[in-house]
Amino acid sequence: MPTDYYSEVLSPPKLMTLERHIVEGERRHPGATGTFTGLLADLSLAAKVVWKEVSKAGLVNILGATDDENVHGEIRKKLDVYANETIYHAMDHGGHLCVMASEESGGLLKIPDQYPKGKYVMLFDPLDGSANIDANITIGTIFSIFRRKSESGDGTIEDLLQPGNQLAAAGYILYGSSTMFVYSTGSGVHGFTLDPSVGEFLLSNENMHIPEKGKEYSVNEGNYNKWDKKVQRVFDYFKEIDPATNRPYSLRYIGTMVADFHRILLYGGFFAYPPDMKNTEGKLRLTYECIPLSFLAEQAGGKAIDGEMRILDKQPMDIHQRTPIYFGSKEDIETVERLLGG
Ligand code: AHM
Ligand code: MG
Repeated sequence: MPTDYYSEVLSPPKLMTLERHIVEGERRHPGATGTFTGLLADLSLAAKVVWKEVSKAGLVNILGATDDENVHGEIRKKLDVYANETIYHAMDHGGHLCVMASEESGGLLKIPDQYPKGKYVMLFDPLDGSANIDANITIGTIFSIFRRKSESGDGTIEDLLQPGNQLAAAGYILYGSSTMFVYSTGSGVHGFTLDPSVGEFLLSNENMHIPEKGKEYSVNEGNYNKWDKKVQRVFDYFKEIDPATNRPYSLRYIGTMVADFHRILLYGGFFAYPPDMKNTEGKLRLTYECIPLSFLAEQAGGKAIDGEMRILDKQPMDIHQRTPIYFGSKEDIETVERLLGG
């Protein structure tokens, strides 16, 4: 046995946990109080609890629909309800937040009276892509965090209705072939993979960058006949031969926006949920889905627009507001902009 056997075979891996990464990021901000570290630590605990349930969804009687409907009139899945309540209860007593809002809940989610109110607000989609749960396809949790605007006490609707250019942080947890926590506080996008054996999210993708141009687009093209001519022209264009690759763009659509986002973050290309004749604001929610993912897209060097303007400059007027969206590789989104504008 060589003398350096232990150093060669058992050399310890370089470990950077999510918590440590957040602490180190916060240390770079003079005057930081550690609130943010505590907030994201609570969220990562919630993510692990949700992951535990998602990963055994086929084993227990948790699959299938509940019989009530959420505020958007969609039948809720049991796991949606579970994720919604788990995240709320993991975040309601830390003293970091003064109010929350969830895609699955009607109005403002108050912090219970007995707990201290903090200086941040959080909006979240507890389980994006929930129609995919029964098919064992990747789903995810999306979150946005803003600094409160009101001075003290319970947070208000104005605290929640802030444009994306005011975000303090955003991210998502992806429950896929592995579980990932991806976040940004405005200094790049960083990805952590859950090691279930030690129960920690470990840094796996630092400073993720969306390739400048992709080879794939992601859209529910079954809606083609409902789109107006300009939108149709975008997708007709990407079906032409691309001189860069000598082939047309490929279509990749998971039907879980956050999973489509993650693929685009790694491989490039773009995602779209355009308006159609009936749904003139598209389908996806500005506050819970589009603002956080647009922030991450920009932080990773990509772009995100609604067809006319930057998503992050849109002022939300309603907590459950919808918006058309196009995000992804910078060059691809600029092509989309040109085709929609012309
Ligand atoms: P959800 O948050 O209720 O799961 O709905 C949002 C999902 C997105 O993740 C996905 O991109 C879209 O709805 C799919 O919609 P469609 O089936 O119309 O293509
Ligand atoms: Mg969603």
